[in-house]
Amino acid sequence: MKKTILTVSLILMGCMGGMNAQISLVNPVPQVVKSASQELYNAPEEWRIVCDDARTDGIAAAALKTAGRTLNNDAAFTVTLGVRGDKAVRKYKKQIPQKAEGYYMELTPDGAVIAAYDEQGLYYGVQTLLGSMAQGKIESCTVTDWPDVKYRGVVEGFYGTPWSHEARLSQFDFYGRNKMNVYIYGPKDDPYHRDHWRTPYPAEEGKRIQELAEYAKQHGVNFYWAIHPGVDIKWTTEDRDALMAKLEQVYSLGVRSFAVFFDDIWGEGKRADKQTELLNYIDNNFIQKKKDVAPLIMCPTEYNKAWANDETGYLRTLGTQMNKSIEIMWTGNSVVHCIDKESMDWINQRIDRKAYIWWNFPVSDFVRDHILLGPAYGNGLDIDDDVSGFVSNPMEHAEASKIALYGIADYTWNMEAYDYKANWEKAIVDLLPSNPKALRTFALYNKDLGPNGHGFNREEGDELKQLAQEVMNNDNRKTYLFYKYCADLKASADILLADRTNPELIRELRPWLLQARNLADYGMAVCNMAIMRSAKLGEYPTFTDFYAQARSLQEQMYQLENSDERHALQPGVKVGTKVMLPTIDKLFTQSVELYNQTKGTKLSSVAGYSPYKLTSNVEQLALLPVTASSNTVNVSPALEVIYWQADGELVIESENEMTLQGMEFNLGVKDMAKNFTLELYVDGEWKPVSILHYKPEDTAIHTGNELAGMKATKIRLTNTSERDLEVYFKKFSFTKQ
Ligand code: LOG
Repeated sequence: MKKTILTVSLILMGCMGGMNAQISLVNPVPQVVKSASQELYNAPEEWRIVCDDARTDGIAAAALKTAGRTLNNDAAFTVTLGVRGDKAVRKYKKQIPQKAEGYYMELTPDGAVIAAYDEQGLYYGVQTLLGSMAQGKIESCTVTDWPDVKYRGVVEGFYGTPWSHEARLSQFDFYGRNKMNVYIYGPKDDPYHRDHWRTPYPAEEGKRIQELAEYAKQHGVNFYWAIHPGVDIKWTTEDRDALMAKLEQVYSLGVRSFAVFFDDIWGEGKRADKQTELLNYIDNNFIQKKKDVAPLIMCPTEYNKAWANDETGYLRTLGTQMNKSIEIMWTGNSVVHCIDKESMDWINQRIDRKAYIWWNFPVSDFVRDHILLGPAYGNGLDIDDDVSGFVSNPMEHAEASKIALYGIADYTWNMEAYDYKANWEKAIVDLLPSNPKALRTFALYNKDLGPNGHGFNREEGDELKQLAQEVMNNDNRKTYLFYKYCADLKASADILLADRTNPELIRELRPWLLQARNLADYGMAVCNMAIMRSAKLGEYPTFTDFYAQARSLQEQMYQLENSDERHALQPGVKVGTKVMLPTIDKLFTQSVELYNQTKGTKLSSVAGYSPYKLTSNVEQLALLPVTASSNTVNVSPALEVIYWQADGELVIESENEMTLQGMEFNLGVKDMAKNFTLELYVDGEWKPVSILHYKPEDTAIHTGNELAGMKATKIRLTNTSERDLEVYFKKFSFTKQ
């Protein structure tokens, strides 16, 4: 009886898909998997390919030929490839899923058959075959598979250093393997994309675009090139022709897919009627005329619900007047937000088509002090029918972004079955097979974004939460357990720093690896303090030795945050900010206070604490973090357009009186100083301080000389123009004496 139950459950497991030993190596998780048995065979050393002539030069056959196995026409192992209608797979006609990019694969110890709906599906079947053999084994099974979302992939759409050419090539390999079919080229800081959109690519840069488009194609990836003209476009024939000429140039480089972005702009460029007119013109006179170009994609100015204005009807204008074949991008309820069914209904109604999701994760251009190595989760598992496409905006750290992108690939392919935790574990192994354990441990402390202007948070440190409380109870066993977590983090960071298998990844992670070592050392020193607090005096090392060590590490962490290791555009290198660091800080403070009480000493118990508080009734500024480094206090910049209403104010309050030295802020717009009033709170009264631009073309705003030496507890900047203003928030910092 027992045996029968076991057999039944094995069969069940086999049919569930994703449970099979070798197929479970494949990402994304295939839709339907049936295993013939649990037995494993060695994967073949050599194989022969059988297919119709029409397939020999396709991307599927090419992927097989370059998969590191010998092609030999006498090999016993046969791989049969074909799409609907091909002679080679005629027998399998019925098994082919009737879905674009779908395929059927049958695998036995003697060979594999891949019969697909189209060439792209065939390529994906090959990826499944190769993925399942990644550990040198095969199992007999059949796979029937197709994608849930039509367009899946990445929009390189962040601010900051664009990805390097090599990084992009490596991404296309990765997208091909993980069945993502879209890459949209739109790095904000490529001048030919945005600031100098009218200027044609010089030969050198043009060649790189050409190479990228070609390489993407070989990996089943549609390379979209995006243009961002809204910053200074005039709605004239001249500018329209300039834009068309640029598209023509990029077309001549081999690109066959295009996008036009209007995000983060203001003024004339954001008019819905004019954008619509232009896009319809491009669609009618370029996209449709060419015949071999993919449907146009556009990113609207009101690209999220928080910014959408139903009264002016921007989105409705696009929805009713823009050609229906044009895709409209959407980031959700706010700039950085997870997507659910309800929010899809909201937008789809307005634009009269299915929105194309631009998901702002794992992008970190607004939290450059963090690196985001956590899983991709939080989006509805039931929205596959409501979106036309789903692309993720990644970090400027291309390799490190692959952890989250591995999840996006899985989520968009097989949405209902998406298990983000299981996917994350696989992603880590895939990215660094030489040291997955170390990378996993390190990644555990680099998931959340910390406080940020978008109020977007991620889970981090859940596995530590319980212990984080217990460790405050002066139980040495718990303290020791916590110590071990720190030691584990330290070991992981050390191991990764010496890893040579993925140098690009380690280069990207380096600032955070160094900070993780400091954090772990700090944690261990503080655990030692907690343990030695009740030890007899005279033992070596003593409480005060560890106290001095902990202080030194606090200092070292701070030094690193402001060293050359930090991002050029934002100070800070933060690790473990959700649970690990706050726990260590708390334990530090508690241990010092208890020690002071019993010993009558006056050691400072303040740890990692910022005495500055920001308040603002300008909604987009209210959550921006304030960081202090020696004498400089800095509010993190925001990237998008800020709607600063009349009388809206920003206040920075310090716990202690400050003697000011200088101040600079930048609202990204010329001649803005006259619209604002800066005041310092001195002796219970607000005192105005003059502000000016040094040069008329300069957007930086400086303070008058009277500021130096003033003593104040608060600083206030108010829009006193009596008008609602649209500005950027590029810089806001002041120095103390
Ligand atoms: C930008 C994007 C940026 C992201 C996150 C869109 C459509 N545009 O606030 O370039 O990487 O948010 O900072 C954006 O998301 N603006």
